[in-house]
Amino acid sequence: MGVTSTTRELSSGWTFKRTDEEDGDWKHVQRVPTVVHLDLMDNGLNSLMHSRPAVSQIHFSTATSWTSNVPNDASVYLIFEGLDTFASVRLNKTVILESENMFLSHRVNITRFLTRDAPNELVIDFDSALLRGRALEKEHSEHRFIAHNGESGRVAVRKAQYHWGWDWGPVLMTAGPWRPVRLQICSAHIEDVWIKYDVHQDLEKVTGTVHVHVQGECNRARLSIRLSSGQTVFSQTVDDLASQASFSIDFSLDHPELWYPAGYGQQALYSVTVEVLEGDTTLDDWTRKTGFRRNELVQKEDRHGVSFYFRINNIDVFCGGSCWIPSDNFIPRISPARYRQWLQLMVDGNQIMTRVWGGGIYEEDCFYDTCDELGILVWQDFMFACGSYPAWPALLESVAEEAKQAVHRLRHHPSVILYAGNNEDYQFQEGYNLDYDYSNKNPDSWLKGSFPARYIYEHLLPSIVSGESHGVPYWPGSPFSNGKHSADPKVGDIHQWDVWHGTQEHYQTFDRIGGRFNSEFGMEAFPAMSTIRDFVTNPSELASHSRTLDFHNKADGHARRIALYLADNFPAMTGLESHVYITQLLQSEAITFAYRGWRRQWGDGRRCGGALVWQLNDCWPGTSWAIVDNFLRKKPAFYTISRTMQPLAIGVQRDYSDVTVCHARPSQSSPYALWVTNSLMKDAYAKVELRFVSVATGQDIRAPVVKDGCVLVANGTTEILSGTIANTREEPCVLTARLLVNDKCISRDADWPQPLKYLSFAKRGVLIDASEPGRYKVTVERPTKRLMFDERDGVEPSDNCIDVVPGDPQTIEYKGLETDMRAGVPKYRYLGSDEHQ
Ligand code: BMA
Repeated sequence: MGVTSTTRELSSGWTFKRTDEEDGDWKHVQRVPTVVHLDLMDNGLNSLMHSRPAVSQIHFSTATSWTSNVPNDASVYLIFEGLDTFASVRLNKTVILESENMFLSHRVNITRFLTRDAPNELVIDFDSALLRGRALEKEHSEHRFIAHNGESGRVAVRKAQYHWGWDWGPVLMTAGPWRPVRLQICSAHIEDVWIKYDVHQDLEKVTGTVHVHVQGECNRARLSIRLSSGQTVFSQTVDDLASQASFSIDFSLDHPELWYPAGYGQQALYSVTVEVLEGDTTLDDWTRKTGFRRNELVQKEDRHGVSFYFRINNIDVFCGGSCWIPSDNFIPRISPARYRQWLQLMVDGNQIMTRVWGGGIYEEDCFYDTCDELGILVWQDFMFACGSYPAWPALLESVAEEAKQAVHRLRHHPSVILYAGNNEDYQFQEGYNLDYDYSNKNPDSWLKGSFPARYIYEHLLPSIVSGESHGVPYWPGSPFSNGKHSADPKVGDIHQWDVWHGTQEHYQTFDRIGGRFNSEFGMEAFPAMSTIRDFVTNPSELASHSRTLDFHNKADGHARRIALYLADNFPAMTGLESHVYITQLLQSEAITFAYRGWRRQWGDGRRCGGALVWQLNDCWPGTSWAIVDNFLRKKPAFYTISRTMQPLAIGVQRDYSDVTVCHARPSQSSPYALWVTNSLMKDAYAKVELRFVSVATGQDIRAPVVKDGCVLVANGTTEILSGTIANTREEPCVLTARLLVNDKCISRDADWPQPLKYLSFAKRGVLIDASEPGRYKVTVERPTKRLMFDERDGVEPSDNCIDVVPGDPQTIEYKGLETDMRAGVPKYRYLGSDEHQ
């Protein structure tokens, strides 16, 4: 008679010790999943800032009588969802598992190793991944190990690559059971379920097959599909399954509720449940939420080269969003609630896509669940980054298993719409002149050359994605250009790092140097002052270039790069608070030029299919390219992106001329243009206003242009006005644009003479009216650049970091301000101001 499966998480009762410790005591582990650094901290041992855990062996142990009541005909399994990384697992002194890949999960049948009359002792020994990486490098001298960020031994090890340190994160070589350990007792269990489906072209029907793989005996199975309301829309029972390990059930749904990205429709999710039974006894069951959608990566020749954009449920979607890194060095301490907060930020900021970057991890289930729920599209890299990876046979096997498991785990998530082979590894092939002949299509020969990882990116991974997933395209790398140089702006995606890295272009030129899809670009900014105060414990270190602040910026040459862009654009400012503000302003300006220009190009024959800023988040508190710091405090760029990504967004820009005043005459005139981007599926109708406001006096230097009855084309860009500014005859003015629907202003933009440092910002005449609770009305006498109220935890402003001009006051509404109201107007600054209270 079959036994109903029971599963228990082995989260408590563990101890750990390090072999290099003098006392060698076993210490208490508060919870599994864990990594050794968390346990050290829990035990009051601050070993974070030195590297001993990185080079020592760590043992985790637990012993209980957890199996005393196992029925005779049942099997007992230990399931390890993830072991970081070189792990040897012993049960009652017998080695039951060896693992060398952090991204793998394992299921081990332990029935025959159990004792029933005494506690069962489970020990996991972790070896140093740092040292093993170095040893592997020596052992495999037939390969060339190349890596930027971290040491080269990392490319031999299947462990999150950022653990070796990155240009935004410290070296913290974790070890431990980083994902849950479970114990399952069952006579049959569901090994895997694949919901394979097609949404018909007319979106009126979904047909599919649910493939189930079972281990153990069962004779019946039941499939049910329910709407989130609980209503069952499909159910079927299959009898006579005797001794079949795999079976399939076809299903179809008429008039399905489809899953759409945020802003394009609902995020309809269905619950799919598979039960396997013996008679009427359920032996095991499996339930996941899934959504149905069509998904295409559109790559067609056009007048700009070859397109690169996504079409979801027949709708072309401009993918504005941001790249995602692991949001902690110690993944087990990121709660599902924290994941949700991060991802909610994206939706709140009108972002629609995130790219799970290849130097981190295949994220936690709750990450993808939340993306499904919120309608965030996921570009999923495989875990390879910034290196030339070796490819010996055992490593390839491990990678294949890792990729299969990742794809199996993610394939019911409608949010996952692209797999990419790696992050920037083709740049290593190019930069180090490694063997690559695009016309050679013989994968085995690639293994013999100096760029063997091509075999992984162009043979192994694509065959796994196409064979084991459905409706998710594969792209060999980010960036990649189908045999052309990976920075080719006409085909594929690019990482546009010629601002900040590379040739250090002016950020005002971002729109001219974009590609068909800009999957990385960015600018650094300091985190919030309150975050800095948290990690700077010595007050004398509270200075913009102090040792502590420098330590919390891991990017080589960061001081020079920030200084360069500041010197090019902003007046000098002293004092830490001013420095924090000005770097944040720098970041938000740079990112505005990128997003605004590239979103405009969407309407130009899909010239640009998306923009993903590097990076949304941080793994620790510091200065980086993140637009929100590790304590979830937003930097100004968050708001500027949000404004450019509104469904209807106005843009105005004069041509940027980057001649310096030292050697050339400034251009006599600057052409300008005003446009509106519309991501709605219908044309919209609006009024547009353009003013020319003197920076010095706040007067309009020309009569405003007002255009009523503008038709804003659906899912595109409408160019509305253009003209010329006479730079030598007219005084420096701000072009301020407003978009009005039914006389209500729904979007604003402002274009300032560049660089900003040549403007005088004296006497702006800023007035904050706080007479209405929770609302601050900002009025100015002269154009005011990027007025920023201090961010406060738990308080949500409707906007921040705004440009304000005379005659157009703006009101910022705060949610959650009740208690703070008593404190009066929050601190604010703007360009050229001293701080105001
Ligand atoms: C990109 C990323 C990361 C890096 C960032 C900033 O190339 O892929 O490797 O952190 O640049 O340098």
